[in-house]
Amino acid sequence: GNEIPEIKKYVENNVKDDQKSEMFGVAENKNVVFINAESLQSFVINNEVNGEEVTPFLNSLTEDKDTYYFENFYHQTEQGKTSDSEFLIENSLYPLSRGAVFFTHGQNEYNAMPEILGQEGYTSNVFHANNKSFWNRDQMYESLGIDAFYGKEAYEVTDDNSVGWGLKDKPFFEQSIEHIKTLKEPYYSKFITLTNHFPFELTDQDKSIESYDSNSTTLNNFFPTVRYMDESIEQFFEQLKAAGLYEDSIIIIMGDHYGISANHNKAMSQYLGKEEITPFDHVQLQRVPFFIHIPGHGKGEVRSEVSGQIDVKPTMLSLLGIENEDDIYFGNDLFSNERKDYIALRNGDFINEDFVYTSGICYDRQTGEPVEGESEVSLDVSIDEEVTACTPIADKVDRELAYSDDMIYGDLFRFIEFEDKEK
Ligand code: GP9
Ligand code: MN
Repeated sequence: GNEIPEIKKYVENNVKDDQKSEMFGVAENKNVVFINAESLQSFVINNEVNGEEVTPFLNSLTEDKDTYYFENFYHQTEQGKTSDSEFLIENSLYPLSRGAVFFTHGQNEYNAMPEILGQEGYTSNVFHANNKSFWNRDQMYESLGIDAFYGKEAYEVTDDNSVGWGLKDKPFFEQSIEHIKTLKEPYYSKFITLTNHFPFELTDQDKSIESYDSNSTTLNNFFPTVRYMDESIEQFFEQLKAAGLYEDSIIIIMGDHYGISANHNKAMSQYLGKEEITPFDHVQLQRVPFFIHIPGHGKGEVRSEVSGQIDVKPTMLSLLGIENEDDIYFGNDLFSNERKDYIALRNGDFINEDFVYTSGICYDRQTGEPVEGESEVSLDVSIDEEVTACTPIADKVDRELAYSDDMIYGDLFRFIEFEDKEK
């Protein structure tokens, strides 16, 4: 545990906000309904396919007065996909660069959001109609302090109500309502959808829009399943209202990671009307939607700051009015004015207000053009390194990722005493 003082100091000086944001406590004691929207990427929001809106409901939320929509929010996942996104939001730590931390470090000690909420009287629940052991969730959820996991057995799954990976999202939400009604309040409940998963299968009767037409069946079929998920979320809002569960909740919707990989760049460039997908464009395609819906709030807006999954835990805790001072984490409350000014991707790339750094090239974020740098022979490396405006931030990103890795590899939360935390 020798590294802890140095990491703590870094987090105090470089990450944490000194002041609470003006949103601190606006959702105090509310239930949290968190929707993990499988493979949803931001490029479909307020966009069309074959002349039709892809996500009419989510589009309407971008204009809704009770909703904040973050349009420059990035996923930060790696090989652990959905599980990495879960790891990010529960801990505000980075996932690992290889493998899935849910598998490799499922028995570590953490100071995860469900545990922190537990001390404030919340229960935490996950709803996901898949096998409980997928991504080692059954074990990791225990380490994260999740109280109940409603897996496949909690649902009535038939041939009729299934497609692709299993239970379709509409019956999934419909059946979930019955479970939520039984929960003790306040609760933090996460719903992990499944239908919009590669290879994006859907029966004709569930298709409200036509597929796209390109050389990629994957991209073509993505649009109808995204629309199906959009409709299922709209229905879920209605069902929450009908069950009297809406007013006392805040609803968060987040895309977990990309659905369309770089293998489909040719089709993607056709869809986006671009000559090619450059490394700069590829990074911009890693944006996933992030919505915070607060019934009755009235001050919602579209927010453009650069943000990411690392920010979810500090943001949620702030909204719920929960202080979290001794914790080690790497994100910020999205409503704070003193946020760190970059979002690190797991591979060391980053985005800030001015630059996008990827494949060793520093791009101007406005123009997408490389920024000129100076070549410099560094003392400890024999090759020429280009020094650009991105270099100091890239160094900081590497350091931060390494600190996060240290916390995981060393299982360092074991050595930290948290107030009120039972060991
Ligand atoms: C599996 C589901 C999908 O339970 O969460 O996982 P993914 O392949 O997207 O990581
Ligand atoms: Mn996923």
